[in-house]
This record gives sequence, C-alpha cells and structure tokens, in this order.
Amino acid sequence: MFKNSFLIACLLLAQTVFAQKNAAPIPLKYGAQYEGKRTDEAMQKWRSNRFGQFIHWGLYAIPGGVWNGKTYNYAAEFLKSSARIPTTTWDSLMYQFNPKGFNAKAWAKMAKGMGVKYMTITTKHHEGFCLFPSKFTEFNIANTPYKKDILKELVDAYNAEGIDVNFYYSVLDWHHPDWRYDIKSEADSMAMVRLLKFEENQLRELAENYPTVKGFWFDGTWDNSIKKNGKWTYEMEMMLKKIRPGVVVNSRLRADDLGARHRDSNGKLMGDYESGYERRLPPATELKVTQWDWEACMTVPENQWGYHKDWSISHVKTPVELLEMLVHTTSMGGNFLLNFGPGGDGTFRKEEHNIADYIGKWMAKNSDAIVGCDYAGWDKQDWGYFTRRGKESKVNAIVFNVPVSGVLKIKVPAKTTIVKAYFKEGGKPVTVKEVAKDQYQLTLPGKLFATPPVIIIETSGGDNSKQYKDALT
Ligand code: JFZ
Repeated sequence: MFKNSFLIACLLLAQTVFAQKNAAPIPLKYGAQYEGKRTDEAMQKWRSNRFGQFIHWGLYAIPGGVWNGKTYNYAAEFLKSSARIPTTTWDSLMYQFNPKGFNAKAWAKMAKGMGVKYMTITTKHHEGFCLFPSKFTEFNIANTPYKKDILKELVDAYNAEGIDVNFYYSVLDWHHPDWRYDIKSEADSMAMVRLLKFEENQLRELAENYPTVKGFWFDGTWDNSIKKNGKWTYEMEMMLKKIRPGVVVNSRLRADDLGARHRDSNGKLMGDYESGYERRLPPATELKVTQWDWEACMTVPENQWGYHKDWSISHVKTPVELLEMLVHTTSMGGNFLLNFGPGGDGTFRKEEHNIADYIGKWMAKNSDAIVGCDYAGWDKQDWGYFTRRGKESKVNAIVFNVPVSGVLKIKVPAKTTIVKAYFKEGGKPVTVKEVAKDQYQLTLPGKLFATPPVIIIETSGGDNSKQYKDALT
C-alpha cells in the first residue's frame, strides 16, 4: 500500500514537472525582445570590455554620511532617507556643489591607468539631482556654483582615453513630487503618468545630447509603481535603441505586462544583460550564467556607493581581493563594474587610488587574459581561474592560491592535449605532466609570487567550445 502511494506520488510529480516544461508560453506584449545573447558589434564591444568603473556622484558626496555631527552607517547615498532630511533641506545642498579638486581629465587618466574599458556614471541617483543640465528640472548641475556640464566634461575626457561611457539613471526619484511607490488611486496613476513623461524627456535628452553614450544602466525600478508600468519600461528600451542604435540596456530597467522583473513571466531575460549581481558574484558552480550576458557591480567597502567619510565601519576590500573578483567574473563570462565614490571636492580617496594603481599595474601586463576573454569551458580548480579569448586553443590560467605542493592540477575537456605552458610575463616555461586521462599537473617554481601570475596553456585537439548546457534531468 505504502509502496503504491509512493509510486503514485512519483508519477504525479513527474507529470507536473513535465507539464511545467511544456506549458504554453504566456502571451506578452512587453516581455523579452529576443532569446540568447545579442551578437551585433556594439554588444560584442560591450562584452569584450569586461572591466568597468562605476561612479556614484551626487549631492550625497557633500555630507558623506554625516548629518548634524551624527554619522549614519547605512549607504551614504541614502543619507537623505536614513537621517530623515526634508527634501527642501537636502535639495539646498546643490548650492554647495562646487568640487574644487575636480579634473575630468585626471579622472579619465586614473581610469585608463586602472585598465577599465568602460565607465558608468550616475546621471541622476535616487535624490533626483542631475549631473547634466536638464531642460525639465531646475534641480541640476547648471544651477550649482559649478554651473558647467560636468557630465559632458567626463564623457569627453573618458572618450578621449578610449573608454566607453554608460549612463546610470534612477527611475525612483525622491525629489520629484509625482514619484509614487505604488499606484492606489486615480490621482497616483496621474502623478505617475507625469513622472514617467518627465523621465522619458530626460532619457531622450541624455540620448540626444551625448551622442557617444554606449549604454543605459537603470536603477530604482523595484517599486510597485514601476512593476505596474512594464509598458513604459519596454517603451524606454525601444526609444533609446531608436535614438542610439546599438545602445546596451540592463535588465534592471524592465518589467513585463504582468510585473515580472529582470526576467519576463516566461523566464526570459529582458534588456540586454542581467544586472542582478550586486555586491556578490555567482559561485563558480553556477555555470548557467555563461549562457547570457551579465554584469556584477561591486563596492569597495561593504555597502557604500556614494562617498562616505568613515570607511572604518566595514571591511574595505583590498586591491588583490577586487582583482580576484574581476578575474572570477571574466572566467564566468561576465563584466565587472567596480564602484568609486568621489568626494564633494571631486577627488578620489587614497584607498581608491591604491586600488587603481594595483589593478592597473597587473592589467598593464595581463589585460590580454581579461579584455575580450570569456568562460574557457574547463573545470574550475581551487588554485584559480581559466579564461579564453574566443575559440583560441590557448587558455589563460590565473593563479590566486598557490598550493603548498607547487602543483596545479588541471582537468581538460575530452580530446584536449596540453602542448606546453609558460608564464605570460617573461615567457619562462612551466613543467607539464600528464598524470591520467585528461588530467595534467603543472609544477610552479618554488617561489612566492608578488601578484597573481598568468600561465598560458597551449592546447591541441578538443573543440574549444565553451557552450555550457544544463544537464537534462
Ligand atoms: C541600488 C541603489 O539603491 C544603490 O544606491 C546603488 O546605486 C546600487 C548600484 O543600486 O541598490 C540596490 C539595487 C539592487 C539590489 C541591491 C541594491 N539588488 O538587486 O540586490
């Protein structure tokens, strides 16, 4: 009897799983636009960039997490909300915005020196202040003592260094009187219509006035008021792509007809890449992420995007920790967007300069193992990461944990032979030994490495296919 009911339960379970897999797709007007990865040139460039600099800069950089002598430990860009500062009081910070130490060219040089290929900057964060002169609100850079179009200065300076610029834009707006967290009445609905029209105007302004913009990074879209406006999120994606063909838009903008976010109600990714990895990376086993484009954004302290005066309240990631995150991300086919929060005076703090120097020195020698590289299709090993450029037969091994034995174990895909291995820097050969079918050992010289070494592994055979497929279970 028990045996029978168990069998029936199993059958029922199998049936539901089967039914789910074969369910007819939900018809959607505002769902995903396409399946799989975008393959056009602009998207290939976005993907090959791999390493970007995120910049959070706004009025919150002036108080830097401190209000009336009290330090608020929550994210500095949320100070208005954490310290319950009235909008008019907060907004008057704009009359103090005059970054004396700001130099767009110096910022761009520092970014170039760090090895980033793109930069994403907050044109408007939740506070509503615009770093660009906007026709649609007075609350913008032109009405500060600084007066000049700081966004244009930055776009020009970064572009001159060969760095792509993307615009972060918060849909959530604490300044605009028509922002609503939810729509519960006709009045709310009309307010949101006005708000969304205002934002459409601003987005058009950004796309038209800064012709080299390469992407839009939306944020502040998690509230019900936006989930109920999936159509608008779809229309914004379409509008931006019409004004600036090739522009890349993150999944965080999007909601579908039914309010599903990032992924539509049929499970398909909306926008051009997945932007949900925030202050965390997919674990090495989560290889399904290699099937789509994605980007992880990362803070240096635990949770500060805007400038905070006191970084002693949480762990401050070291340069090598952040470098490892960049390599980890590349090895899984993602982009790594590392955040910087310049102060109200327009300068970066010492820790940020140190990070830029350290990663920059490493990138100057090894960027070939990052930029343009992707998931290599080889099993992850505890000592580090593999990356590969396209379908090249060469694989980069980037070592972060040198084993006490000095031996790096490697398992290659079927039919692959390791021909030779050598240090990228200096070209010194590394001893290769085949120890079993598809298994090799590389022996490192018995010495300490000051920075993570890159070993180039040349192979023959195999199909170098890095397509990951979930097992059929
Ligand atoms: C948002 C902002 O609130 C924050 O100030 C910063 O700009 C950051 C990049 O984005 O914060 C988020 C957004 C999404 C998640 C977490 C924090 N998330 O998906 O887990």
